[in-house]
Amino acid sequence: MMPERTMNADLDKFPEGFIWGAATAAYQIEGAWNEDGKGESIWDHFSHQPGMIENGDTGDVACDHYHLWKEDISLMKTLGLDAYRFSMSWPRLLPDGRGRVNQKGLDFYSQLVDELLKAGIQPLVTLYHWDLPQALQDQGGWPVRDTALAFTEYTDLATRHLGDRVKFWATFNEPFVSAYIGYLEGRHAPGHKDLGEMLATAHHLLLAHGWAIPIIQKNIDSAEVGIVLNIGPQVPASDSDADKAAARQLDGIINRWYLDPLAGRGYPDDVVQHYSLPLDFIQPSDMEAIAVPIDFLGVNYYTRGVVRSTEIPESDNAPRVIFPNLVKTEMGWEVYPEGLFDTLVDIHRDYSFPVLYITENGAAFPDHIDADGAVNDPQRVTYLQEHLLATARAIRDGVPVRGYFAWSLLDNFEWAHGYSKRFGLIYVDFQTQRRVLKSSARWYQQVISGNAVVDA
Ligand code: IFM
Repeated sequence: MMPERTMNADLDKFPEGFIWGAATAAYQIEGAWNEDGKGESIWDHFSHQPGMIENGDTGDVACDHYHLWKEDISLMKTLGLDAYRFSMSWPRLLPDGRGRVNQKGLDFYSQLVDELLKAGIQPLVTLYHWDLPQALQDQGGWPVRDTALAFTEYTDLATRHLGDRVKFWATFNEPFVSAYIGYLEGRHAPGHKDLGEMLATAHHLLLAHGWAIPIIQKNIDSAEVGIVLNIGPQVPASDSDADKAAARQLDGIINRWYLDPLAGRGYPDDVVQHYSLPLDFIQPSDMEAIAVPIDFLGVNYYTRGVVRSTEIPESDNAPRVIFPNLVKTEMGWEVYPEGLFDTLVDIHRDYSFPVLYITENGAAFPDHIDADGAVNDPQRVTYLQEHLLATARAIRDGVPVRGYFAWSLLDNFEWAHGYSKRFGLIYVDFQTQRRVLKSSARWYQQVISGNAVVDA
């Protein structure tokens, strides 16, 4: 935990032009899973199988944003957002993954962008936030190289249609999560558990990113392009060599496996050795393509990892470090704002991407509507406050963080947890689709208008 402190006007001020935003993703909010010609995605498919999602929830309706997008944009306007990060649903545009275009899908995003711009809100589009067209999964999905090619066709279509109005483009959201949880742990779509598939997936996601960047730049003169990674420090649970090695390994698996190739260093040797599988899916010039220069790196930060070796029995290991006053969110994730500061400083020192955006940061807590109709979420306010103070400190130390996107604008479908975890600044009653601004939203509104972290 960061030490308690009061707000100080100078220290908590953000640079002029700092971008204040909020983020969502298509499958988590849109609903309308099979409306107006949309094709099935791997998340439609996965969530429709019994037992995959808590309470049997699905994204079929979600926040019904496909129909309520106007109301949602007016809420964004109320908050005073400078920018809104959302993802496009690939199968809404290309129901079969490639080829046949669904004009109604294009129209949906086109009108969304127009309305955002009318409200003075910059769109930042993520092209892929996990909802691969099922038709491509049926042909092998991400472990198959051709899927990366299909992604470039989708990128071309999306950027040709929206490039006159959308300047900020992120190719992928959290490729680690797509690859590791979807293809190795099996807790996310498509629910596979295969190390070889996971490695090929990770490579093809990065390759698709590398191939897509020049296409976006060709279609849009002034495009700002990047990719979004989930990054967090992985620290040893004790001073034992075994724990230190385990932490280093997890840092390699989660962070360096993506950062190193994007920065032109190839896959980290220590992790290649750890996997000890042939990486025979890598073809000549792939690594060069992946290392294409980008304008920004998006950083999604929620927590750190405290890592203990499983190689030696606990009794033989060094005494475990005790983390006092450990506060957790409803996800069971430690609240550790200092980790955001460390992450920003470390990435800047080790990789020097031109600009960093915090593309996601936020917390799930068990919110409810009080008798007076209000939703009070002081824990979320504290979480956001502390993380913003950490961000301000990193900026003062020279890290080029240019914007912050709270996760999430709305309570939404939290993947395998369904609707049981609420991350929103705005409460959603999933029975009625009524939206209620939480106290954190009101607080964020003041932060944005003052361009500074303020007291609750
Ligand atoms: O909801 C997710 C989001 O889709 C990706 N980043 C983490 C969030 C919270 O788990």
